[in-house]
Amino acid sequence: MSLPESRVLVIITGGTICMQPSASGLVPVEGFLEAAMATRPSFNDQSERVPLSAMQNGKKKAIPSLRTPPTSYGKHIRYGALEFAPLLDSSSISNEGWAQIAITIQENYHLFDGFVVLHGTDSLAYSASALSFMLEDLGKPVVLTGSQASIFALQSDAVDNLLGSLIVAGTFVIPEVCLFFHHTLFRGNRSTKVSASSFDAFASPNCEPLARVTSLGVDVNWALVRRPTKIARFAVTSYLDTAHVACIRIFPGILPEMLDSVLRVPTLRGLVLETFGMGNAPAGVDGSLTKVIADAVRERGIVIVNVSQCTSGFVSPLYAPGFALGEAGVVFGQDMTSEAALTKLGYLLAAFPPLSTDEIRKRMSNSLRGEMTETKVPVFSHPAGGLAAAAGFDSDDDPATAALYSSLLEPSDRAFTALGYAIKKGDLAAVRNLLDRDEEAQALIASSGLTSASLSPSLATSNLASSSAAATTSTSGGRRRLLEKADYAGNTVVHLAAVGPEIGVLKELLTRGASIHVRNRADNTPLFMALLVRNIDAVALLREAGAEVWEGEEGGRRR
Ligand code: ASN
Repeated sequence: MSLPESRVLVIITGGTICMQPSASGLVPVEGFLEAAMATRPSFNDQSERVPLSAMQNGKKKAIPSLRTPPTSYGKHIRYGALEFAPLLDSSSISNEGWAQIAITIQENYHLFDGFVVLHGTDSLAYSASALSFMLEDLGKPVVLTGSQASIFALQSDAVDNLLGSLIVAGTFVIPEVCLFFHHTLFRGNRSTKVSASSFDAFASPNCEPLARVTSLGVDVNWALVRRPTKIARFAVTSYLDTAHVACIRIFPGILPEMLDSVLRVPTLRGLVLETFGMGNAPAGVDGSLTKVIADAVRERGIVIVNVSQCTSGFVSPLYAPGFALGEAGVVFGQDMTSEAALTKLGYLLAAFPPLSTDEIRKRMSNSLRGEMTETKVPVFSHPAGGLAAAAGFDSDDDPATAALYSSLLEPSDRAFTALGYAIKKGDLAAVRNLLDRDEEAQALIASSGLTSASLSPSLATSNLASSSAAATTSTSGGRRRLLEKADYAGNTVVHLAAVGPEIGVLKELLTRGASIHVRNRADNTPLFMALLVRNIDAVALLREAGAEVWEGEEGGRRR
């Protein structure tokens, strides 16, 4: 039986991963797909190399493809590559390179299920942060990766990083800009490079990883994954105003005139200030440093954002020096990384029509793409009916076991069947009720700190086994929400609603973050199914949300 294929585009920008020694040191070399991937059995199952359509610089072209052997999720990943010319060491990537990556993703968005960006590690966290702001209403995975040693070196992290990225991008609808490194998937705008030489080179100290690769498979932390909840097509902002922002690290004894000279660069519009601990800086003699800051904010409208030099924790006007910075008009960037703060400033400064300084300051202190933890006072309440009911667990089971299972595994099949039934009937109230209960359970599980790492081996195994039964949407580990579950045929709630009688139900699912891009076992998208039964309203709504029929999609299966 032939297994389904997902399609991934690999965008190669350069970096150590594709470098070889030269007379002037390590330099990136062209032809990565043939030299590094076609030659390795884990990237090439030796099947026919069907050409793929891809867009480059506004022109359509056929690119050679390769296919992985079947993954443990019952799929092959077919992929092709587009290379930057010239390939770059990432220390020279900024605005222009980010625009090139973003536009390449935009041009090819309807042709691939996911994207892998090969990139040097030096500025990888900056690029991941920048792209997270540039790609708006993203519905498909974008995974950035690289390596500490070249793929051509005998001992290297390149194969693991690249293969893991391909599998994530081709298997899971994690609609975020992510960074994959050393078996771990991070939210891109939370990540930072923490080692110049170790294979374990990245971390996201203020945000749990989105997924981890273990011997059991990919353990996705679904509760953390962000999804678009707006009916909108994917769009790209291709320009970030990094030419008018700067970043300064406060140090003991910093002179006010040093900071002042940066703040007086005539073109400067925004500054990221890396402060001590929870956001403190020296006031300077007689408050001279604070005055330099206050003048720049008040008189010249410069947006100054306070982030911590510490890798974990957040800034707050708790101590007097931090309080004084707040009084001087500095924005507190909570637990944002410098990489995220700098690129976010560049994104907001480039907005068109332009945003007022007050609006930029406001947006800098709120999360746009999950780049900061918003300070909310946690309110704890038990859901009506208890944990088991919230998780949609069968009430006739022993409550203690029910609570355990609902915490560690999935919403019950009974809850999913009930949801499917409500969708088919067009019963919006019942749909809302079931989803509310599932969300309450999810919140409860997230606040309990339980992760699939705390699964006992027997539970972990049963979870893996049950998920491999539903191969097209299977995951190991991580509690999926009802919105991410699929029936025996791989149909998600969006597939069911696309052919259902009530357009309000489809709208409800999409605004709660259900994906329009998941394919069922027959490789059909919800849009294809809506077209098949001529459900005109559903077709219009799915298109409005960015769904497209794939080129060559005949009988629902891609050619
Ligand atoms: N200098 C390299 C780069 O960032 C470092 C690497 O990729 N490991 O392009």
